[in-house]
Amino acid sequence: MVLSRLLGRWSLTALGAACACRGLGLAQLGLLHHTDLRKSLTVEQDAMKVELLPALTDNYMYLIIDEDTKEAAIVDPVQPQKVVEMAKKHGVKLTTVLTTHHHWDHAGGNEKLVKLQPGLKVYGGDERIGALTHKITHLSTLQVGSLNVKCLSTPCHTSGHICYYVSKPGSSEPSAVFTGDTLFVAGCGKFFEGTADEMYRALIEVLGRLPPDTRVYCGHEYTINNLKFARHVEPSNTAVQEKLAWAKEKYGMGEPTVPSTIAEEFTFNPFMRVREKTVQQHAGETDPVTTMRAIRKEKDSFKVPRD
Ligand SMILES: N[C@@H](CCC(=O)N[C@@H](CS)C(=O)NCC(=O)O)C(=O)O
Ligand SMILES: [Zn+2]
Ligand SMILES: [Zn+2]
Repeated sequence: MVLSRLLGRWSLTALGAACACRGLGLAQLGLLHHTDLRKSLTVEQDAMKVELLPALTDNYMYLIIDEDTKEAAIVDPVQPQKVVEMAKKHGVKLTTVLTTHHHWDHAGGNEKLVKLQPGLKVYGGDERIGALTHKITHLSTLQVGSLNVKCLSTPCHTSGHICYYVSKPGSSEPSAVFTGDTLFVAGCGKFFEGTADEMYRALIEVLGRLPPDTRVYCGHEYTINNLKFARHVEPSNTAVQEKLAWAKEKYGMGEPTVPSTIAEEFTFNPFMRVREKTVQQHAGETDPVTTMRAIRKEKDSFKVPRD
């Protein structure tokens, strides 16, 4: 009982009928893309439920449900119709939009969602975010029912990027952090509007100081490609090898590789491991920030191997 409470209850749902066709090899024939087969996943805890909603090619939207009040928030609702349907299916009242950053594949559905559901509060850290009603900054807090949301400013991928840390006061269950394009499973976002120093602060000093069991819900399903780069950086890291084998299995079944945890990320994510000698030696550097700069630059032009 204790174990199941700690781990939460996870259930998978096939999205649409596409999954039933997998055995027919339609994907191989080019009639279906692998992305049509992506399954959603519900991570259930006593206080908080997180519904992973695959969107576009490899994005995730997340419906966060406060079990006590049945109030809900949505992270990066790029496909608003799917969000409205899922909120209805769960019988919850959607009140809040949490936007990680202004890029189209994250904020591009805000305006339409607000039209579908007037009165929504739209949070974000950047004036470029569509339909923004509440501009927030580092350590701003808000509530979704009885859940606490703490905003963490993590500029670098974009200057206004915010990660959202969600917890239930008094609960022994793990909290969750929604990391957009700052932290991915085994990777990080490109440095479009920031520096290696800022990404070091974001990954190590902000996200890295969250409780180790915090679940990481990121903006994209990039895990396999990220782990292939991680393997290139640290060929002898067994955590990388094991996570890659696991991720390939999940992906093959159309299942998400999200969430991970902060503790796990420190074992296989090269950008979280820039203080390790192995990663620094690969980069030919002796300092964590210059190592961060060097491996991000290398990944920008990394040719992902097939296996
Ligand atoms: N490399 C990406 C290409 C798309 C891309 O540039 N994505 C942005 C976020 S929308 C990013 O920051 N990617 C991180 C990376 O490529 O390491 C992929 O694996 O498909
Ligand atoms: Zn982005
Ligand atoms: Zn993105």
